[in-house]
Amino acid sequence: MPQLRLYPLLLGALAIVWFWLFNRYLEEPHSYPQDAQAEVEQAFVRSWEAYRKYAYGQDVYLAKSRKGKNIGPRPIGWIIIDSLDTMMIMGLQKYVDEARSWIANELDFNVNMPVSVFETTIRVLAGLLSAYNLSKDQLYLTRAKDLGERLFAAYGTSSGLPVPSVNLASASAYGPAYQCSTAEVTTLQLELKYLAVLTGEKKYWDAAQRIMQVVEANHVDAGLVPIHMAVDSGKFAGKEIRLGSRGDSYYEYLLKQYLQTNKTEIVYQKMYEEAVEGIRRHLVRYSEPGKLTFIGELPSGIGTPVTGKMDHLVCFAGGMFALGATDGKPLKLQPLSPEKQSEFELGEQLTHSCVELYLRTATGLAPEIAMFNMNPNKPQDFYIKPQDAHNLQRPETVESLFILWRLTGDQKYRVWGWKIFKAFEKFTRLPGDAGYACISDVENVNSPKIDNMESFWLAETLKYLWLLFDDSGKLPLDQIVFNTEAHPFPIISSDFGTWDRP
Ligand code: DMJ
Repeated sequence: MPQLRLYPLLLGALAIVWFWLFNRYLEEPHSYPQDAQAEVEQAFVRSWEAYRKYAYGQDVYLAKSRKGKNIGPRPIGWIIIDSLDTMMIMGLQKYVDEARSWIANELDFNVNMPVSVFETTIRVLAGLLSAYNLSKDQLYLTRAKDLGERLFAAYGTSSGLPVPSVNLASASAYGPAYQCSTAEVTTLQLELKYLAVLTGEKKYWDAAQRIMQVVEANHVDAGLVPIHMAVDSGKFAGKEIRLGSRGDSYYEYLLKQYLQTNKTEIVYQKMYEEAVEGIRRHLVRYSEPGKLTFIGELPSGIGTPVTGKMDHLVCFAGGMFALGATDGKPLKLQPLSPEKQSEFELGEQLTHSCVELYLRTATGLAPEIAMFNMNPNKPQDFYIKPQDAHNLQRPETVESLFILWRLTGDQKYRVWGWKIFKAFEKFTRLPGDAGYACISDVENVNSPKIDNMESFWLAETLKYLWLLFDDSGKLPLDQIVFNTEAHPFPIISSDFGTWDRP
């Protein structure tokens, strides 16, 4: 009987398929618990209780030493304000009330010290604006107006590009301003524009827009901008291009400015689409041997070799591409054009590579910088230089996971997010009640801790993880826009006008 002779072959084939599937099942993380969101919330509560006990009110929490310190002679609410909307979103009312009373009674921006215009805008000004957005409590708006006015001293330069630092007490520019980082001067716009709408003060809108016009007047090649600019002339300085530090949120805010004003400012859509095209052509590459998609760097500009260096910061771009392809509407509600589909897939692929940066290390945590390999004769997709092996509790990968989860409903994004969260729990949690800290070596399961718990751990990383496991659909991506520090702003309309390229 010829059929009978086929049975062993068939059984053999079935066994191979079963074995292969079982192995894949073992290799792949395959689930997350029902109470994942509650576990993330507990991590936030543990972090907050630690800060509350050992450093409440201070700007920096030195988690290992269990003490706080301020940036200047008095605190400016760096941690409290950056974390406030996370507590509102999680419904941690006791902490919100306590923070409100600190802001009402202790906070005073009349401090004689220089602060970074960029960092203070995205964390403190934006934290107040978003707290106002979520609660409509006038206190937060009053404080935001006060801070916005003080920071505005930065914009009185000949070019319109803000200086990097201002003194808050004298509301004056601080120090010589030869160079600034492109991302810093182009990542103030959502905040200035929302402040303009809330206060009716056009000067904030104009300042935000002027910067974008100054950038554009440089005749941006392929939508890609060098990472430095000269403050006085408004010209690009040098040719170095990257989506990591000093470049990243320029691209993010092109898209988000377009979304913030309800897709009415077409100029930013054009600039964004050109940038995506430029990124694809000049920066997107694939590793060997695993063909992981990554975004490399151009240290000497367009037309010169791309390097395999990629900052963890670049991992925001996976979510950005997905958001840009869908305008924040879930995939099932809209068919995508072939171009948008491929933009979306680029976002998915990059996010997968970022997840691999976590899964392939000894701790399951990603390094600050990875070097992707493009040489087919070498065995590994990326390696980590010892000086880049630290993990600073950064949010970019989980931010992209949250966005992709919202847009696709694909469980794998939650599964990956859960793996990452567990690695943070295992390797960044301090003994006792001290909270969590950065670590110095992701390849060492006994890595020393760095003496700091970042404010974006509370403002971004835990917020995005919590939202990743949220089933209520809170903060729909087509109705709000997150600033670069995860503070949700509403979509606005204004009479302040827009512009177009000549
Ligand atoms: C945050 O302050 C912001 O997300 C910023 O845009 C980039 N770096 C950190 C988080 O990594």
